[in-house]
Amino acid sequence: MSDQITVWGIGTTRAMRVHWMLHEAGLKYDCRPIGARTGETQTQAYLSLNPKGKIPAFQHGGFTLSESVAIIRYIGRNFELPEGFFVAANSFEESRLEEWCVFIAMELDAHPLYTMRRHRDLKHIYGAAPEAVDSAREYFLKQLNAAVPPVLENSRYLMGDDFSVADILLTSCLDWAHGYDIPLPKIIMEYRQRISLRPAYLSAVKVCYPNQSMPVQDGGEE
Ligand SMILES: N[C@@H](CCC(=O)N[C@@H](CS)C(=O)NCC(=O)O)C(=O)O
Repeated sequence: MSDQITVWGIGTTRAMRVHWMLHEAGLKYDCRPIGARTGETQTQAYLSLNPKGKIPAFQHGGFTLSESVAIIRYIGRNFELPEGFFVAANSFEESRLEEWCVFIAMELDAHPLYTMRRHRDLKHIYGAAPEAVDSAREYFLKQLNAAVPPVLENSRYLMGDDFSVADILLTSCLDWAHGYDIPLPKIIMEYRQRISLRPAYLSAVKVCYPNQSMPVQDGGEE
């Protein structure tokens, strides 16, 4: 079986996570720069790869995976990671990492940020819902502020001294929130600032957002 890695998708927060993780792991891969809502996710060829018609999608040899969280966790489990990249030493650490990933994917990304995206930016498709958007913004800050600052007061990253896939996920949501002008507390701004200087982050931005200097948000009209 070939070991070729291919990533489908650029220009979105979810795709950025995958590019970033591959850059952290120093892996060479083939990038297929298709965009969301350009029609490129709806071709028969792409739907046979990801029937959900969404980016990102990932291939490693004959194995295909969608869902940004699952993809970056797969990379974390199956490839050698650089010094300082968190690897769970036991089931407690593995479960704590899982807890962060599920929290960020569900409580920060899928619920509040995606509600804002769908019912404000993409209201021409999904319908306007200004009250839901306001409440999503409030909910994002409530959840973020309850969970993250207490941890960052005592450690550099979510899992302690080592950088992890959970930090990739959180930073991607913070970039998204920043693009929405959601005011982030100082401790979280400093964390985001520190992480955004990582060489892998900077090189991944160039691949994922070839026409922008910063991953502001999921790119205009998707
Ligand atoms: N839960 C998925 C979400 C993927 C997703 O919603 N992708 C959007 C862009 S961020 C997309 O491809 N939209 C295209 C469409 O709906 O046609 C993940 O994290 O990978």
